[in-house]
Amino acid sequence: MPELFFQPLDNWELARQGAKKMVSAPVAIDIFAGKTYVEKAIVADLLMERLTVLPLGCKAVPESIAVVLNKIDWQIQEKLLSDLNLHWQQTNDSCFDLTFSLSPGARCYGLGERYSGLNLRGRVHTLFTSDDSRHIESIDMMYKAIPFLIIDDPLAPPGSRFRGLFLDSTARQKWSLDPDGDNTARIEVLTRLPWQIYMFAGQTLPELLAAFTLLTGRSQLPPRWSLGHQQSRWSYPDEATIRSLAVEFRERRIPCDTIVLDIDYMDEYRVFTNSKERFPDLKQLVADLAELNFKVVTIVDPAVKKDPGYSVYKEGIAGKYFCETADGQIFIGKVWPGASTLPDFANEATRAWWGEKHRFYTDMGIAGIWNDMNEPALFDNQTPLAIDARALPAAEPFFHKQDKEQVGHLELRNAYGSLMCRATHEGLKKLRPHERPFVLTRSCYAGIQRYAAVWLGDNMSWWEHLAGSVPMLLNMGLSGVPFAGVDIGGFGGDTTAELLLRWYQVGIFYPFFRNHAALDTRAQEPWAFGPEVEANIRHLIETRYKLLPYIEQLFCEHRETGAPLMRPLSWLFADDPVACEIDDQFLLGNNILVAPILKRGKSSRFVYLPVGLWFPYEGGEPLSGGKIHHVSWPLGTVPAFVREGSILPLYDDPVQSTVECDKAAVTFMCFGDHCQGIYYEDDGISNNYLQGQYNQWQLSYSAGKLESRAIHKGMSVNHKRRYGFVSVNGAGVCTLSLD
Ligand code: MIG
Repeated sequence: MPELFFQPLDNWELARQGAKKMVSAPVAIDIFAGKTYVEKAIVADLLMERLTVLPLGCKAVPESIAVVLNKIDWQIQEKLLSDLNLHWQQTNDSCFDLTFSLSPGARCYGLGERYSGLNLRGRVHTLFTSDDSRHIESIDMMYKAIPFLIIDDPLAPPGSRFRGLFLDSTARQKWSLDPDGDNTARIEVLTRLPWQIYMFAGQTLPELLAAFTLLTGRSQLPPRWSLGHQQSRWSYPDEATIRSLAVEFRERRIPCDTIVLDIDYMDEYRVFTNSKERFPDLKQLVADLAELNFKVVTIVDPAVKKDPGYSVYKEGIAGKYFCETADGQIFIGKVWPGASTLPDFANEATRAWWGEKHRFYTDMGIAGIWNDMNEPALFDNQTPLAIDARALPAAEPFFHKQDKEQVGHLELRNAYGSLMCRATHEGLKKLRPHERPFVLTRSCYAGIQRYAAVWLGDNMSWWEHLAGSVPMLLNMGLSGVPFAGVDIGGFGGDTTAELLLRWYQVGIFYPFFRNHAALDTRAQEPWAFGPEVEANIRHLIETRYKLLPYIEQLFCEHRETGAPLMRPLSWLFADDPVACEIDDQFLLGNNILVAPILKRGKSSRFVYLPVGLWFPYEGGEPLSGGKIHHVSWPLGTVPAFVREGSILPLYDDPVQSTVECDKAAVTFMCFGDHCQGIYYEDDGISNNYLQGQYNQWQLSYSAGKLESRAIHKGMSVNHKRRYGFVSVNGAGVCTLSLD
């Protein structure tokens, strides 16, 4: 067994005595003197069990940051029914130790952001949000902490092939997923607070995700512009550079929706300000870019500069919005602005204040907010990594106020990023109630999908990180987070022409589609490597834009079912043992299978196609599934297949920005003789769809005819738009009616 974080203390003898006094224990408990109970409920048709552990002295479970399903009718039961063989004990004042079995051959997925293949089994995964840019195999702490594990056991009894295990605790934890090969998994949680663990099982991944996202919430529809191409760089130095960047995109006819401003737009990194020298008139800049159909996203870090002349700092002091140390002093850490305070986002009043501060951005027409450094990252004391749990609360660097209770930072840290996004998201909703908010975050806890999209932080311009993006994003999706991506081209280091191109070939299928690069790295805008590479990248970005109606429908599907956009092959083909082992291919929705080139110097690869007939995305003879094919993907081609029987709704005009989508014609591409599909349409920006103002059609194609049936009628048909279809037997025009 891997060693414990901490050895039990001698005075645990007392707790042992307490444990003996307990009348009945719902699961095996060796040492515990508090209170514990088990409940059950049906969630999304699955039986869910919940174990609650209240350590001595804790009266109630504080409101969960992740769980939103409050109306559920939990019923107390005597024991856990789950056959996971869960045991747990408290090993000292602030450490719990849980074990459960993993059958031989079972695979593990989820846990948010892990630098790992799809199967997480066989190593230790620490969940403690940290800003470590070395994304290499030995790193086990990353920006995000989502304690939701999926166990895929092909030999499990019917009905329990996939199991979900959600440990709702925002404290530091270490998940050892059978590193010793003895079929045992172990979780250590460093907390003095109550915690709850949810357990449920289903026969398919879709069932499991439906239940987990009912519990922790789902994403609303993103604004359409946020699904287009986003161009970013740390940093475009000034207004003039941004203006020429925008013109360059339009003159070169490379579609793009968003330009992102990194930290240098600010005045000495003071959030809610702009540099008077470099960005003297941000409002005018945003207005001029809007003329060119661009949106602007700005970065906002949590750290507030300690500066008695700075209004945000003054307001924070006056309102008591910042985190404080044990002796009541304001905590000061070093980040980009120098000596800085950290807003206490656990405090509702802080969140309301912070949200309202975004008026600075909305008044200027800024479209969305990028929350970075929210682990929170500190320069001088990067993360309180070397903590001694026995010393809690003495080891706590600072404290939060949650529901008027004081909570140590180390016990809440994993949720800091999520709470910041909540503040930002709720602020944007108040300030611009008619529009869908867009927030992007680096750090988060379970349930983040309700507030923000995520990107996976500082990757490198390495082939390894291109390849890693596929399983990493699959695990994000299986952790409940559908809107995710990585920096296309790689963030750190210099990219190359080939890597950038290959990255775009995969990146056009990432739900979040952004090119971003670090300070002091070479340019990696789509035209940075000459006309030939540029033409290929243009074609790929155009392909992404054409796909938007399909992608928007997938976001609707997420709202309805909890399904992620990027799905492992086992999502659909769980009975195919070969498909279940694959993590260098993925499904986008159920109809597109992406099988990209992930290695330097290669232009072909082996592709496993599951049962059925698969059409190359860009045309050509279909290939039959159930076997491996050797496939060539020259630079600039779209490395994907479409499943026989699918209808993909695609824009067929080459739009330059989603602003033009309203007029773009839509073609329903039918792959096969008998096809089915869904087409969704709304205004792409407002929240009116929540009141039913959208249309959705079920499409079916057969014998040269495309028929549509309205599933939902909520707005008038867009008469500016032409609809047509293309099939193996030729093309035609079609009318979508609401009758
Ligand atoms: O300490 O804002 O991950 O995307 O460009 C680095 C500058 C801070 C880290 C982010 C990266 C961003 C950079 N930030």
